[in-house]
Amino acid sequence: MALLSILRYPDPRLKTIAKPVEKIDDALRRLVADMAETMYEAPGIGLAATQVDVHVRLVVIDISETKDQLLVLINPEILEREGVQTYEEGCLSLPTVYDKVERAQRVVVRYLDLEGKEQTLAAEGLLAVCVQHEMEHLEGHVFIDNLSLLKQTRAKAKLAKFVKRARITA
Ligand code: GNR
Ligand code: NI
Repeated sequence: MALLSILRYPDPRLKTIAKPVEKIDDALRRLVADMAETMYEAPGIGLAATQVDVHVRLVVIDISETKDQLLVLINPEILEREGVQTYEEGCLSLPTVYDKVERAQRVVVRYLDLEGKEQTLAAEGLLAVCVQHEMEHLEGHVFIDNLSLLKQTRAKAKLAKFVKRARITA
Protein backbone atom coordinates (compact mmCIF):
# COMPACT_ATOMS: atom_id res chain seq x y z
CA MET A 1 0.00 0.00 0.00
CA ALA A 2 1.06 3.55 -0.51
CA LEU A 3 0.00 7.03 0.46
CA LEU A 4 -1.09 9.09 -2.52
CA SER A 5 -0.71 12.84 -2.77
CA ILE A 6 -3.93 14.82 -2.76
CA LEU A 7 -4.44 17.57 -5.34
CA ARG A 8 -5.05 20.93 -3.78
CA TYR A 9 -7.46 23.56 -5.05
CA PRO A 10 -7.13 25.47 -7.41
CA ASP A 11 -5.22 22.70 -9.23
CA PRO A 12 -6.91 22.55 -12.67
CA ARG A 13 -6.80 18.72 -12.60
CA LEU A 14 -9.57 18.86 -9.96
CA LYS A 15 -11.84 20.04 -12.80
CA THR A 16 -11.48 16.83 -14.77
CA ILE A 17 -14.69 14.87 -15.36
CA ALA A 18 -14.04 11.25 -14.38
CA LYS A 19 -14.70 8.35 -16.77
CA PRO A 20 -16.51 5.15 -15.80
CA VAL A 21 -14.42 2.30 -14.41
CA GLU A 22 -14.23 -0.27 -17.22
CA LYS A 23 -12.92 -3.25 -15.35
CA ILE A 24 -12.24 -4.25 -11.80
CA ASP A 25 -8.73 -5.64 -11.89
CA ASP A 26 -5.63 -5.75 -9.66
CA ALA A 27 -4.69 -2.19 -10.60
CA LEU A 28 -8.10 -0.93 -9.50
CA ARG A 29 -7.97 -2.97 -6.27
CA ARG A 30 -4.55 -1.48 -5.51
CA LEU A 31 -5.87 2.02 -6.20
CA VAL A 32 -8.77 1.40 -3.77
CA ALA A 33 -6.35 0.18 -1.07
CA ASP A 34 -4.09 3.19 -1.58
CA MET A 35 -7.02 5.62 -1.56
CA ALA A 36 -8.36 4.09 1.65
CA GLU A 37 -4.95 4.36 3.31
CA THR A 38 -4.63 7.97 2.12
CA MET A 39 -8.12 8.84 3.41
CA TYR A 40 -7.52 7.27 6.84
CA GLU A 41 -4.11 8.88 7.18
CA ALA A 42 -5.33 12.39 6.23
CA PRO A 43 -7.67 11.85 8.17
CA GLY A 44 -10.84 12.19 6.15
CA ILE A 45 -14.23 10.52 5.84
CA GLY A 46 -14.18 10.26 2.05
CA LEU A 47 -11.93 10.51 -0.98
CA ALA A 48 -12.69 10.65 -4.70
CA ALA A 49 -10.20 9.27 -7.26
CA THR A 50 -10.17 12.76 -8.85
CA GLN A 51 -8.40 14.06 -5.73
CA VAL A 52 -5.47 11.69 -6.27
CA ASP A 53 -5.30 12.59 -9.97
CA VAL A 54 -6.92 9.39 -11.25
CA HIS A 55 -9.93 10.34 -13.33
CA VAL A 56 -12.23 7.36 -12.96
CA ARG A 57 -15.60 7.12 -11.21
CA LEU A 58 -14.40 5.68 -7.91
CA VAL A 59 -15.01 6.89 -4.37
CA VAL A 60 -14.07 5.59 -0.93
CA ILE A 61 -16.00 6.59 2.19
CA ASP A 62 -15.81 5.70 5.88
CA ILE A 63 -17.85 7.80 8.28
CA SER A 64 -17.52 5.32 11.20
CA GLU A 65 -15.82 6.30 14.47
CA THR A 66 -13.95 3.00 14.39
CA LYS A 67 -12.65 3.47 10.84
CA ASP A 68 -13.55 -0.09 9.89
CA GLN A 69 -16.60 0.49 7.68
CA LEU A 70 -14.98 1.16 4.33
CA LEU A 71 -17.43 1.78 1.54
CA VAL A 72 -16.15 1.53 -2.03
CA LEU A 73 -18.41 3.01 -4.69
CA ILE A 74 -17.59 2.22 -8.30
CA ASN A 75 -19.52 4.08 -11.02
CA PRO A 76 -21.99 5.53 -8.49
CA GLU A 77 -25.27 7.01 -9.69
CA ILE A 78 -27.83 8.86 -7.62
CA LEU A 79 -31.27 7.39 -8.30
CA GLU A 80 -33.29 9.44 -5.81
CA ARG A 81 -32.86 12.56 -3.72
CA GLU A 82 -35.17 13.70 -0.96
CA GLY A 83 -35.31 16.59 1.47
CA VAL A 84 -32.73 19.21 2.33
CA GLN A 85 -29.98 19.41 4.94
CA THR A 86 -27.22 21.88 5.69
CA TYR A 87 -23.85 20.66 6.86
CA GLU A 88 -20.57 22.45 7.58
CA GLU A 89 -18.31 20.83 5.00
CA GLY A 90 -14.59 20.56 4.63
CA CYS A 91 -12.46 19.02 1.89
CA LEU A 92 -9.01 17.47 1.84
CA SER A 93 -8.34 19.46 -1.34
CA LEU A 94 -9.21 22.73 0.49
CA PRO A 95 -7.44 22.59 3.87
CA THR A 96 -8.65 25.17 6.46
CA VAL A 97 -11.78 26.00 4.43
CA TYR A 98 -15.14 25.08 5.96
CA ASP A 99 -18.57 26.27 5.00
CA LYS A 100 -22.21 25.34 5.16
CA VAL A 101 -23.52 23.53 2.11
CA GLU A 102 -27.12 22.62 1.36
CA ARG A 103 -27.68 19.14 -0.04
CA ALA A 104 -30.32 16.43 -0.19
CA GLN A 105 -31.07 14.87 3.21
CA ARG A 106 -31.45 11.42 1.71
CA VAL A 107 -30.13 9.83 -1.46
CA VAL A 108 -30.41 6.40 -3.02
CA VAL A 109 -27.20 5.43 -4.83
CA ARG A 110 -26.60 2.58 -7.23
CA TYR A 111 -22.99 1.45 -7.67
CA LEU A 112 -20.74 -1.53 -8.25
CA ASP A 113 -18.85 -3.03 -5.32
CA LEU A 114 -15.29 -4.41 -5.57
CA GLU A 115 -16.69 -7.74 -6.77
CA GLY A 116 -18.44 -5.96 -9.63
CA LYS A 117 -21.81 -6.64 -8.07
CA GLU A 118 -24.52 -4.00 -8.40
CA GLN A 119 -25.55 -2.55 -5.04
CA THR A 120 -28.09 0.01 -3.89
CA LEU A 121 -27.47 2.17 -0.86
CA ALA A 122 -30.00 4.40 0.88
CA ALA A 123 -28.01 7.07 2.71
CA GLU A 124 -29.09 9.93 4.93
CA GLY A 125 -27.48 12.55 7.14
CA LEU A 126 -23.68 12.67 7.06
CA LEU A 127 -23.36 9.64 4.79
CA ALA A 128 -25.64 11.30 2.25
CA VAL A 129 -23.58 14.51 2.52
CA CYS A 130 -20.40 12.57 1.93
CA VAL A 131 -21.76 10.63 -1.06
CA GLN A 132 -22.90 13.88 -2.70
CA HIS A 133 -19.61 15.66 -1.87
CA GLU A 134 -17.53 12.84 -3.39
CA MET A 135 -19.69 12.51 -6.49
CA GLU A 136 -19.28 16.23 -7.09
CA HIS A 137 -15.49 15.67 -7.28
CA LEU A 138 -16.09 13.12 -10.05
CA GLU A 139 -17.86 15.87 -12.01
CA GLY A 140 -14.88 18.19 -11.60
CA HIS A 141 -16.41 20.33 -8.86
CA VAL A 142 -15.49 21.15 -5.28
CA PHE A 143 -17.93 22.29 -2.59
CA ILE A 144 -17.00 25.97 -2.72
CA ASP A 145 -17.96 26.16 -6.41
CA ASN A 146 -21.57 26.50 -5.26
CA LEU A 147 -20.95 29.22 -2.67
CA SER A 148 -21.33 32.95 -3.28
CA LEU A 149 -18.45 34.67 -5.11
CA LEU A 150 -17.60 36.54 -1.90
CA LYS A 151 -17.25 33.28 0.00
CA GLN A 152 -15.20 31.78 -2.82
CA THR A 153 -12.83 34.75 -2.75
CA ARG A 154 -12.46 34.44 1.03
CA ALA A 155 -11.85 30.70 0.76
CA LYS A 156 -9.13 31.24 -1.84
CA ALA A 157 -7.45 33.89 0.32
CA LYS A 158 -7.54 31.55 3.32
CA LEU A 159 -6.01 28.73 1.26
CA ALA A 160 -3.27 30.99 -0.07
CA LYS A 161 -2.43 31.97 3.51
CA PHE A 162 -2.37 28.31 4.55
CA VAL A 163 -0.04 27.41 1.66
CA LYS A 164 2.28 30.30 2.54
CA ARG A 165 2.46 29.24 6.21
CA ALA A 166 2.97 25.61 5.28
CA ARG A 167 5.94 26.63 3.13
CA ILE A 168 7.52 28.59 5.99
CA THR A 169 7.05 25.86 8.59
CA ALA A 170 8.00 22.97 6.31
O1 GNR B 1 -12.95 14.45 5.31
C1 GNR B 1 -13.91 15.06 4.84
N1 GNR B 1 -14.86 15.55 5.67
C2 GNR B 1 -16.04 16.07 5.25
C3 GNR B 1 -16.81 16.80 6.16
C4 GNR B 1 -18.02 17.32 5.80
C5 GNR B 1 -18.49 17.12 4.52
C6 GNR B 1 -17.75 16.43 3.59
C7 GNR B 1 -16.53 15.90 3.95
S1 GNR B 1 -15.61 14.99 2.80
C8 GNR B 1 -14.00 15.30 3.38
C9 GNR B 1 -12.99 14.48 2.59
C10 GNR B 1 -12.96 14.97 1.18
O2 GNR B 1 -12.48 16.01 0.82
N2 GNR B 1 -13.54 14.22 0.30
O3 GNR B 1 -13.62 14.61 -0.98
NI1 NI C 1 -13.55 16.75 -0.96
